[in-house]
Amino acid sequence: MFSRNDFSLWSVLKNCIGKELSKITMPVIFNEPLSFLQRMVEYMEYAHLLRKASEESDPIARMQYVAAFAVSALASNWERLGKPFNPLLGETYELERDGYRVICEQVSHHPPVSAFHAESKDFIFHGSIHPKLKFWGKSVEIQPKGQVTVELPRWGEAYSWTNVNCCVHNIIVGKLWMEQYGTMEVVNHASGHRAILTFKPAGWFSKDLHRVEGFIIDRHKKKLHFLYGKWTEFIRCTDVGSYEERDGEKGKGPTPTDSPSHTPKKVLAKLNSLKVGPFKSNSQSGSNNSVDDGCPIPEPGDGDLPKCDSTYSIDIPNSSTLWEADPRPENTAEYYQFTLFAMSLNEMEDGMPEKLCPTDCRLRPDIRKLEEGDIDGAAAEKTRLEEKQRDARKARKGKKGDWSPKWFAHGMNPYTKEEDWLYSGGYWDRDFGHIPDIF
Ligand code: CLR
Repeated sequence: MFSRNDFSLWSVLKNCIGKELSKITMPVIFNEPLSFLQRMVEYMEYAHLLRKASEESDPIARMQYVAAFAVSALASNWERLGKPFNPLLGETYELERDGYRVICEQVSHHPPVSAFHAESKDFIFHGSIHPKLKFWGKSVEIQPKGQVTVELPRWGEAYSWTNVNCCVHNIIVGKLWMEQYGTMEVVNHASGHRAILTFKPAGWFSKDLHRVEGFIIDRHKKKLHFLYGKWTEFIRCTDVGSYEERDGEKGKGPTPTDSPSHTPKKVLAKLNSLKVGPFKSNSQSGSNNSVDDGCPIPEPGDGDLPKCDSTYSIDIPNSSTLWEADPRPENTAEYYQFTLFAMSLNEMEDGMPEKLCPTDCRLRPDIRKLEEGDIDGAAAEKTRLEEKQRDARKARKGKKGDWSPKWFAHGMNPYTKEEDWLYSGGYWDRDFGHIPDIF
């Protein structure tokens, strides 16, 4: 990875306040050597949780694992502040691993929509994501619009959810950092069980940084289990009784439900006298932030890196751990903060060159050049590919049968009844005879 110290993100973005970022070309220095299609495949890192879900005979236990999977799918985003390459229209990515296989395709360019379909003997996992990036000045807000669905054929069940928003802070000055916040509702369409999980904004002193918590409820809204943890580290589960007992001890010490608004006035006064930053009471800082910042973050010392993570323990009695993140490799900082899984995604394995679809990300020259450390070469290739894509679009204009994706079709998701892109099959027959040359 190259140091970005000499480059100012602000100088690139300052003319784009309020704009949708998908149309803005950014210098390659801000990229990571992966396409967004590969980034989506990172959802699969903890796919064993779906196998575990399918092995449970109790629907509530299945929900625990599916919810843990939904959170685990976001873990690789931690500290990943490079921009993945925008996939070209028709670009694909395939991966076969640990008993599953997945195929992705860029099905639309404006707006950018990426679709994926993973299958194994235990589960099907599919979805389409249309990331909306909005630049607010100090921060970039990302809405991963679209939905994802898990099917467990053994049980005739389908689960679906939408990913939470995320926000990248300190575009103008300071160190970039990211948070994910909002509510994720994992619905089991067969039984009516739901896992309602809140991803908390970092809050005062970043006390809630990365925290996630919520309940599994049944169709009558009865709370069955409490789930808690951090999307960067782990998810645990306990019974509602143990959670409530623990919650009753409030005052003896902070609990996961303590909100940042509890910072007493006296403490604020003390902090301000220490001159470590202008600390405002919650309501004030809220309105202050909403002026030019789309993200609902009360930040002490505006614009700084979150300084402390958890200052209190959140172990609750009778908990079991559903998921724990693997530690990052030792050299991760030199490799775009990649996980080991991410590091493997550009690998040309034995036999691949002969059998890969010609539109596969691994064959994309700009990504490959960046991976090899040739930044100028990468920039030149990126420009060439984007021009080629534009020319191809112009050439198609007027001709009938514009563009249609090869492996996915636009349709209605049968469970959510919303618009989606569904796999039309056939990729794994590997008949790539008349695939257009997009690179
Ligand atoms: C987050 C998880 C969602 C899907 C998703 C969509 C877009 C991704 C985002 C994830 C993570 C952050 C992301 C973003 C696109 C650009 C942004 C990679 C994977 C990076 C951090 C922005 C870098 C550019 C700024 C420095 C301007 O389910």
